[in-house]
This record gives sequence, structure tokens and C-alpha cells, in this order.
Amino acid sequence: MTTKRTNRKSKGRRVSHVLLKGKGVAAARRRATGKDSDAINFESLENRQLMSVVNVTDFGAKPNDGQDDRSAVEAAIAASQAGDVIQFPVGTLNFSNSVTLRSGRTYQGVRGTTPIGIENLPRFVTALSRIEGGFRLDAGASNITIQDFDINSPACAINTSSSSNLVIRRNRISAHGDHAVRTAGANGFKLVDNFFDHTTGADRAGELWNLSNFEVSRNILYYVHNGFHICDPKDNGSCSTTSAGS
Ligand SMILES: [Ca+2]
Repeated sequence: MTTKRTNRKSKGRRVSHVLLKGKGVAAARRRATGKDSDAINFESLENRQLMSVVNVTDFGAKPNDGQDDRSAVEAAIAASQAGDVIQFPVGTLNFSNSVTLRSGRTYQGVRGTTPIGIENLPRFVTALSRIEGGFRLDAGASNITIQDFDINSPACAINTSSSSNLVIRRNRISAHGDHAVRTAGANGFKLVDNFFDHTTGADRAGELWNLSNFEVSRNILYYVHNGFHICDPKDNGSCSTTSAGS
């Protein structure tokens, strides 16, 4: 196992704990702020965090071997902190059950360069990080972005409820046996630029209840059983969808 976290973050955090002592403190504060005051709030430095990239492969996830990667990915997530990017590799990872995502993180696949060509429709660029399985969010999860994956789930691909600030974009999503994306009571929800492909075994591509402050747009639905079921929407929503087959 290699280094789990980048040095960039640890250096940043060490800097945040520098202490100023002695007669030079007042002068240092005057230089930093232009004010002659002891009321400077240095605590803000303690709270500053720099973004790090945490690679799931550093925790044992191995693409294209057909073996379960769920525990390795969850270990990577557990080792990360709010503000981090959880990076997935090129290739296929297998989840024996849904992986639970923690708040405040971006879950990032590798974006390809090949457009999926469907005549006269917006082009979707391939995602090179394939997931055989699904993601789930606990109730109350917040500030999560899921992007650039090719998700192929036997059940629900992304399962969440009462989340806030959830962004799902640029993913290719197939589900077979449940709704592809399911949420209820989400506030601040973006489902944009995704390609729902052959969710013929799923009840609906999107089962979306009680959304507030949401955008569901520029998604392509290609050979799905049903499209988006947007039920009892609340405030400030916008929707548009492109279908290409049924
Ligand atoms: Ca594997």
C-alpha cells in the first residue's frame, strides 16, 4: 500500500498550526493586518483545510480482476476528509453491495474522450471508470458530487433520501431491477448531463420525490422502461430531458 494522502495536504495543515509567541507577535499582527490589535482571530487559520485527492487504488481497489472492491473503496472514503476528492481508476470495479458515500466529498471517475454518437442528440462523452454496483447516501448527506462514472447496477445505481447539495453529472447509468436514481426530499439537487442507457429492467430512470431547488436537465434517456418520475416538487425547480429510444 502506498501513501494514502498527498503531501500537499499535510503541509498545508502543518502551516495552519504555526504559533506566534513573544514580543514580535504584535508587530507581526500589525504587518499582517495593518491594525494594532490583539483581537485578531487566528482560529480561522486552524479551520482552514486544503483539498486532497484520495485514490481508491491506494486502499486495495483493483480494476478488471472481477474481485469485490467494496471494502477497499469504503476504506478510502473513511480515510478522507470533507473537501477531498475520491478518485476512481480507469477500468471496472465490482461492489458486492452498495457503497455508502460520505458528505462533503467529490467522487470522481475518469472521463474519456469518445462521444457516444446518437444522431441529432447532444453528445455524451464516455466515462472510463465503470462500477458494477451502486452508490447510496445516508439520510441527511450533503455536499456530494458524483461525476464521470459508468455505473451498471443490478438494483439502484444511486440511492439517496433527504440529501442537500447533491450533484450527479456526466455519468452513464444503467440499473436492472430498481430505479436508476432514487431520492426523496432532496434540497439542492442537480441531475444533469447524464446518459441513462438500457435501464430496461429498472422501474424508472429517476424516482425523484419532493425536490427543492433542483435542476434535472440535459439528460439522455436511451432505451429505458420509464423516464423520470418527478413527484410533488417543491420550490425552484427546472427540468428538461432528451429521449432517444424506448
Ligand atoms: Ca476488483
